[in-house]
Amino acid sequence: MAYFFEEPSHTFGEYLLVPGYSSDRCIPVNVSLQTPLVKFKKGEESKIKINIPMTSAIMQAVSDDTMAIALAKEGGVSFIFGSQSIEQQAEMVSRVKNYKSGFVSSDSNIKPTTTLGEILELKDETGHSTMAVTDDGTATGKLVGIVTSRDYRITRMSMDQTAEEFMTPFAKLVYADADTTNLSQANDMIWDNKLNMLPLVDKNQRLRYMVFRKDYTDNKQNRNEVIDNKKRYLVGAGINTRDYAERVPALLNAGADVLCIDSSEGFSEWQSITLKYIHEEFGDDVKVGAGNVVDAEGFRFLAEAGADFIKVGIGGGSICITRETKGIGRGQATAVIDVAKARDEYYRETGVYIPICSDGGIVHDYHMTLALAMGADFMMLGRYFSRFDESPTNRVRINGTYLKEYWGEGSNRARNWQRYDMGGDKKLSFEEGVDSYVPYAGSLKDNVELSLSKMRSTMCNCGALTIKEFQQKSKLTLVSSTSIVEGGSHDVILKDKFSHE
Ligand code: RVP
Repeated sequence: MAYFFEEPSHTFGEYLLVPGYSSDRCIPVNVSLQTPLVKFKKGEESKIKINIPMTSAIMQAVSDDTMAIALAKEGGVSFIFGSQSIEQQAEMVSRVKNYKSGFVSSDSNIKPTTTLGEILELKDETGHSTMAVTDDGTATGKLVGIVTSRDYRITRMSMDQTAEEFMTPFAKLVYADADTTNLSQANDMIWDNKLNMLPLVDKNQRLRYMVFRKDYTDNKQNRNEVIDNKKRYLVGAGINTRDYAERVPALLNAGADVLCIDSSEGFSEWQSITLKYIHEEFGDDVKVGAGNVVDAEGFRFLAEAGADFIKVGIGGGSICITRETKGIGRGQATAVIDVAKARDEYYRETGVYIPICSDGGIVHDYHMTLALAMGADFMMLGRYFSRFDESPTNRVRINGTYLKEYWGEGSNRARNWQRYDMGGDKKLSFEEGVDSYVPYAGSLKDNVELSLSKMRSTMCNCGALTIKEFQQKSKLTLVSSTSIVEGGSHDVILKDKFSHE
């Protein structure tokens, strides 16, 4: 007969934390959110630590090099998506490793023949009003001019006018040499010439970087950034259980700091074969996470197979329909609690601590705090990061509201790379993810700071100054469906429901 778990499985929204005693030292500035990313032995330290317990999901709609740089600046790590060619993925990794703080690649590029109408559409998509005009319309083409919103008047000009008619031409631009200018020189030029942006070009006038005035304060304030011993940002990359023999060396050559096998179901021989191959071929210094699993048995399997961290969660992702289509999964909170117990037991038995990552299903900021309290060492988030300026997807405006696109790796849109396909007849394949929109939310930095300030504040209410202490001290309670209603505002009429006359 089948095995039945005795308890129903629950998700984050069904739990609350009960405050504990907090001393006068328990104030948010004293809270450290540092956490281990990869396994370590008792008495030793994890070789890779992150300064905030957040990683961004291994997804086309979430983790490219721009996201990775923005998140590393704040103290977390991105895993660059693997559902692309090996060359493209390695290129993204190397862009993060070669990134010079403050020097950005142009993401809004137009040709001299681009019309004003097209420029306004692009501005809506990216949210950026400064555009480089290059001969071929690429980020590294020959720079022929710049268009900013000060160059056109929508009310007075025809939408058919082209960039070359109204751009500031190269001859009138202040620019600098990409090979010899450092950030502080660039910032001085911006200041002396009252510029908003300084383009840096090579000796053939090809655009290499832009330095923005608005980034100046950003560049000064990255207390939490995670860097390697050469002061380069840390970056992770997703891999699969099929082409690892070619993909892994390419990613390592590009400078990836940590890898993660990306699969919706990790309790499989394919994962142990992959882990064994990588550790035998490249040594134990190459760190590889594995997953996903949702119970103690799955954890134990991947731990013994050599995983450096283990991801937890099946079917809880916001764009995930695995539970509906295949009937597999487990409430995310119960899965985390169960796997955290298995991790602690494994640690007591072997003296090896394997961090676990709660992956998917974070809806409210406090869900992250709950995941930590339940034993997660860090979280992986998709929807959360997809809403920000730094995610790789288009920003669109529908009925006056700005939205960003967000699609699952198991959706048809992403599945050319067939992460969820087990082989066989293509016609019989089915989707495990959806293509959707999420509300646009602005910059990663602002949002992450706000989410983390809530996390620090809750930890203080529970008398904890570190994640470890929080896990030991937390008291959690399941709540009834009636008390969940009580948790939101209730029995009042919200003012924003009335429009002002
Ligand atoms: P969320 O943060 O709730 O958006 O969930 C993101 C997670 O969902 C990913 O890290 C991954 O584990 C899972 N995912 C990604 N694509 C799909 C799918 O298409 N079913 N699921």
